[in-house]
Amino acid sequence: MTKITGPCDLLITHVHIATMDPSGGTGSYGEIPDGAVAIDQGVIQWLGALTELPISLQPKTLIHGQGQWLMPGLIDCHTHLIYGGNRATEFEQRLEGKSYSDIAREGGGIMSTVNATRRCSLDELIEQSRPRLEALLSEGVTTLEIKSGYGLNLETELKILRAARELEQQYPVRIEKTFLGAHALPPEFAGQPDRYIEVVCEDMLPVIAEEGLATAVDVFCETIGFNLSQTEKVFQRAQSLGLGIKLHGEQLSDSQGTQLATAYDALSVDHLEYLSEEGVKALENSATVATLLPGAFYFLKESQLPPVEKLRASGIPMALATDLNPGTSPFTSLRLMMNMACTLFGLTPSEALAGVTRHSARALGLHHHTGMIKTGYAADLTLWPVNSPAALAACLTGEHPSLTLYNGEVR
Ligand code: DI6
Ligand code: FE
Repeated sequence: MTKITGPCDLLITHVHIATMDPSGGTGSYGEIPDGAVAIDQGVIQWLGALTELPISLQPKTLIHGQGQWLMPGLIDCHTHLIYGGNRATEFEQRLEGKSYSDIAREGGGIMSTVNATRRCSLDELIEQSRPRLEALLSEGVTTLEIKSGYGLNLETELKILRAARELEQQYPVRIEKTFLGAHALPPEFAGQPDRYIEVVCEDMLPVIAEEGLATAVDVFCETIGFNLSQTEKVFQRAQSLGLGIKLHGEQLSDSQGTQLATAYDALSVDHLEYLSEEGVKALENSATVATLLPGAFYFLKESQLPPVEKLRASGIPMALATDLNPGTSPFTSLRLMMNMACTLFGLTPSEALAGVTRHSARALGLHHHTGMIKTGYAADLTLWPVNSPAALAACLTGEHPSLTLYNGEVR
């Protein structure tokens, strides 16, 4: 046990801890019953059983946890949170039998949100996005990713990423920004996808990297998105600028994007309903995370399931995220995604919790810093008035964290 003496900023006692650390605690949640956590300067300084608490600890603030469950702050590693308007009309069209791809080909879908987003000022975009961010935060989200991709021109892509930066300055939350310029082909480039990809690589990416507005890029590699060679061009340019790589892959068909993304050491490949055996093997031989997005599966009434059993058998980390967007996953609840991942995809509640903590941290390259309750990690913590950690996936009955800490600060 580490020797700790002297003062610490905060001590939380009388909590059951779900560390989510495979090397800490017991069972699939890395449990420490009747535990305590000491925090200093935003970092977890000590954790363990209450009975082993170093007597020399002198906390400035003490919180009695009343036997509640302490868990890592939740991490939503895939959102398109910033956009204008909504797509309720399209929802009606789909219920009348039109497919998502048909609507996209007719200029609706992603393009309808692009048009609404282009029309918003920076302030309007922030105001429309604020309630979505606040909904995520109310559930204990301490880190999230926000993608651009509803601009498809430099001006609007910058506006979206600046809105994300502005929100990060206004709220106690970590926001990772991803540039998704290659989300759809804008009408200005109809029939010239290669020319648009050139613009993404040469006119947009360098400016975004220069302004530090994104830490990663993403591409929608799909029949209605971009093909493998176009996707690879974006990956190459991103890598040359030192950005991380992510992919929307195998959502509507097997485009073999996963094999390409893993060859570029992608942080994550997301969706994966149509992932092939070869795709699973590529993931197995990589450090890339498989991110599952049950909200989009559900909302599109998809019937092809991602190959969860194969991913599990191959030991591939499975993250879970909202994919929060107006067209295919208009949901602001990671807990709903946990529930859907269990009911629709067959994850266990502990896999679902790992999917929104440890594995989602890895999908953002933050796994040495957050996503577990572990000494030296950021004190991003949530305290839940529940009797078991499975309740986060099982009981969507109005529970909210009674306490959320972000970098050790009570939120
Ligand atoms: N796949 C998705 O599910 C989102 N983007 C993507 O590439 C949906 C985007 C939208 O329909 O607005
Ligand atoms: Fe998405």
